[in-house]
Amino acid sequence: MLRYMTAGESHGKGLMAILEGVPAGLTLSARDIDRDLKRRMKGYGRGKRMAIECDRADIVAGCRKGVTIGSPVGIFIKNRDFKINTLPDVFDPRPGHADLAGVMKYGFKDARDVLERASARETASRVASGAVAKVLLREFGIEILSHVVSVGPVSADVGKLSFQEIKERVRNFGKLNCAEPKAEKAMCREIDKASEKGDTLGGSFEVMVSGAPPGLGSYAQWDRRIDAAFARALMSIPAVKAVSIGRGMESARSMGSDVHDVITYNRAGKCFGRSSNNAGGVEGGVTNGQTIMVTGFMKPIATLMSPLATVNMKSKRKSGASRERSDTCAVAACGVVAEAVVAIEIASAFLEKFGSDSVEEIRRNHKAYLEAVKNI
Ligand code: EPS
Repeated sequence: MLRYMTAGESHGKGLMAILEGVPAGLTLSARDIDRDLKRRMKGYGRGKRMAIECDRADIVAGCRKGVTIGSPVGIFIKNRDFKINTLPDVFDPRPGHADLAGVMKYGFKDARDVLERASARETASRVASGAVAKVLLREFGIEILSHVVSVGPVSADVGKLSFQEIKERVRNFGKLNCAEPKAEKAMCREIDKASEKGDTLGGSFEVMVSGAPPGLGSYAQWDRRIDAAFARALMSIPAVKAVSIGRGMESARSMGSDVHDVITYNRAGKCFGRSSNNAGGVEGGVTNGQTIMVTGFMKPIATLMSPLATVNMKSKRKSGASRERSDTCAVAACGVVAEAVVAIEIASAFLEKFGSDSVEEIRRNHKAYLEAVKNI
């Protein structure tokens, strides 16, 4: 079981993450985390905050001489733009953000008290947490990537590409971490058009996981189904409004004979296989050893430079929504955050199955299990 919590406000002193359940014996350095923190800040259409911050992880607990010791791992990410106590109050709640709902929930008079925590800035601490999970998973040959599938009305045609093919194509992230250069150019044009109009765009991204063994998660209880865990994890990312696994919503329009993945067997390798992977690596809430494919659908950023109408909380008169500094499009960044939250769910299920005290003990259990699966 791997649990994590985050803390920190967008313009506070910094962001924190605490991971409980990281096994002892894992070599962990800030570099492993900084790589993903940097990727989260990239992507065509990201806002001016990305030019201010230089997100770096300070591992403040859970390690000794660069190796985890089984105690909670604590990470701190300093905010350069630390000015929470001098920023103006906000009385014109933005449609699409947590502003008004948050003011109602907590009885605030000023929506700044909401947006400071509701801001997507919090996702930096999610990415830091997920980066630790990725280091653990890489020890067992499990790799995770994301790529942008659509921005606004423009979609990339990458459906049949394998994990390795996608990995090769997005190796340098590019402008939008999209695996199809022609589509990426069209997406950037859409982002330019939205920006010129003071509008924003959303889109969709796919997280792919290679090397996960069969048997993670369980059909035995609702809250152990790993596809449900992926769905909750992605839905918890700001602006994500839908999640699908494998062929997802298209499955609902298709016949069973077209959707379910025929089972094959490779005698030489003594391993089961599939003729397709419409299930996206999960059947019955359990990983089946195929590539895991989870798609997230992100609504357009809520802050518009040509603001929508709102109601001023003091005068109750119609006004324009407050204009907080923001992004035009953050789909690529959202994909990086989704990699992190999927990594945490997989690592948690992995530790539940193979033990969670030390990497060496997990290695023994994982090796024995793979042998046993070969002999079913
Ligand atoms: C973001 C940090 C925020 C926003 C943006 C993304 O920083 P600031 O408010 O200082 O500009 O730029 O937040 C949102 C898009 C949002 O809806 O909250 C980040 O670090 O990802």
